[in-house]
Amino acid sequence: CTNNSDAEIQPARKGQITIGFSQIGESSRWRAANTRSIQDAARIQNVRLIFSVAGLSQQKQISDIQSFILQKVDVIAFSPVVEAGWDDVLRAAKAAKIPVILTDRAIRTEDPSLFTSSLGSDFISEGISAAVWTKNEFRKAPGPVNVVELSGTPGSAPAIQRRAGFLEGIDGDTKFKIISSRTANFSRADGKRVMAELLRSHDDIDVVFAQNDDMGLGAVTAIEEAGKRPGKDIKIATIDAIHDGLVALSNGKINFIAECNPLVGPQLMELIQDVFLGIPVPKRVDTRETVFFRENVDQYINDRKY
Ligand code: GYE
Repeated sequence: CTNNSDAEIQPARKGQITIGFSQIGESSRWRAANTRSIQDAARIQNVRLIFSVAGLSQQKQISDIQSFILQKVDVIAFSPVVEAGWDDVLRAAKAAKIPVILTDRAIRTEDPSLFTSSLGSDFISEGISAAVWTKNEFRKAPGPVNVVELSGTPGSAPAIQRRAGFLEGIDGDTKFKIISSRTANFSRADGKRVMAELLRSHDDIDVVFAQNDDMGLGAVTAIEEAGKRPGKDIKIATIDAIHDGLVALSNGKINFIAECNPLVGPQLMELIQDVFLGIPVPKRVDTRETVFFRENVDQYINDRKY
């Protein structure tokens, strides 16, 4: 793979596809696994990859995409940090006849012709799964059941859609009250800090819905430091299913995890090769995923490499 910041960029070999990929930045363990999967798959498929990392900045992602257009890459792929605000740069890609594939996160646009395909997880159903678990766990409780939400990057597709899915899954059941919803930016350190604040202002939290494992793991530490038992006094449902999350689930500190699969590299390379060859591709490709409980988690832990 070629890093965009390298002074010298490897020229493409004859017939080799060049793709420019703009990654969000390293917000979580999930993201690191996602980066590795894409880089490994490119190497295996002999795709020349110009890979840039945007430090969570949309401005930087836009300028990286502009630079891919100037370099005349064959295909542009990127994981958009937030949903809105991509139309101008994507119009420039379209004018240069460079197909664009969205991976992992999606965009909001009035013009769906601005991207060829979108590959990623169904964030709505991840949120629904967390809510369905919560409802089931508290089915015998008289209520109210007080939920706090730790949400991801404001304006990002997973933050917006996981919340929407959670509300859909709760389905108007007024027993469940989201007493606070705060962003912790998909980060473990922020999850701990925000949860500590929430614990200081609320002594009646029953459930944490953390939109990723890292924030949930931060919440575990904050709850322990506040002298309570995570997973028992306060239940925790999260999303992602990284190794550390599965371990906490197995130890009973997290209670439920909806999987979000970061290993999209192979599917992305297949899509890119089809697009390059002019083979029609679906507008939307979902990644395969499952859900984990304490009862089924142990058989998966050793195989989880991220
Ligand atoms: O859940 C989180 C990451 O976009 C689905 O981004 C992804 C999310 C993932 O940093 O851990």
